[in-house]
Amino acid sequence: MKKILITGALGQIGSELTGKLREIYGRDNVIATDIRKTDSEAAANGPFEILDVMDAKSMGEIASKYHVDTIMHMAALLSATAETKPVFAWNLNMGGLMNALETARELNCQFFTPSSIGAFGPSTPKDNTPQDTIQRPTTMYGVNKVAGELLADYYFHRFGVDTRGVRFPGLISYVTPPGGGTTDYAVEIYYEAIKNGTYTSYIDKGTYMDMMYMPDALDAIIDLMEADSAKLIHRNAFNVTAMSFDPEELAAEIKKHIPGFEMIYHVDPVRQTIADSWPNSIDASAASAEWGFKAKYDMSSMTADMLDKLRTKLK
Ligand code: AKB
Repeated sequence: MKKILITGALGQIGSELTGKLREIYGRDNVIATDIRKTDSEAAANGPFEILDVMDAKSMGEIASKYHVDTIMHMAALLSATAETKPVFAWNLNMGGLMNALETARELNCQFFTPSSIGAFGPSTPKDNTPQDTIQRPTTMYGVNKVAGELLADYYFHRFGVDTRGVRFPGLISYVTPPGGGTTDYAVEIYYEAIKNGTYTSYIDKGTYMDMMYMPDALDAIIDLMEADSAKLIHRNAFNVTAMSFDPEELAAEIKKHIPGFEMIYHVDPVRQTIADSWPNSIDASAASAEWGFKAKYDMSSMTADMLDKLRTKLK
């Protein structure tokens, strides 16, 4: 990775990934792109271009202009939004991915795009979900993610594009809030705990999902991209996780820092149905064996850091 193009660079992952990659590979070697410009750091502190990922021609022109050798395709609609706009989700998630893969093929780039725990469905084994298992998701997002994993495999086998990817769990961060995901409650809860001392959860107690703190997610992307290609067997869809909890356990952890914190439940049937179709916990042993994946944060160290950083941010 010497010159990297990121799509969706102002989104939840992209905004922090851009900063971290600029620290490592140099400010001018990371080209941030997104459909709109904001005054965020990722847009201000280095090269930035407006790019709609559905526009294949512009994507190719920007990638050629900067002579990129790596594409990190992060632009996508998340699970809950995709369920409300399934046709648009298909067009954006699959069309954007296809354009990014084609650009990578034409310019001989290394390629990363994230899959998700959403690539699993109700018939997948729910606990310690294996790396290789049944994938029959019942959401548009899940259908997109499985198709995306297969498409990235196809570009590797058919055209030799060095495609790589992970199945991310819910990602928790104090920098850029997620939007339209099912796991977003596990971010919102921290903001509301600090601001109001209470949170109304749209996910029911007893619903376990995998989660990861953003610093571990960024390390996972970079470590996988830097890994020896010859050692990668599951190159486009590594299960990765750091922890699994339900809303009650997260609330109890927050109470250790904010004793008066109160959790209320008002379940959203759409997002609850999506969560119920996903695993309780996934097995990340293939990622550990093939490229040394290991998360540093658990629920307790993440919660301490989140609350500390958010208290400063929200002052
Ligand atoms: C979502 O909830 O849609 C995402 C994901 C787990 O892929 N955070």
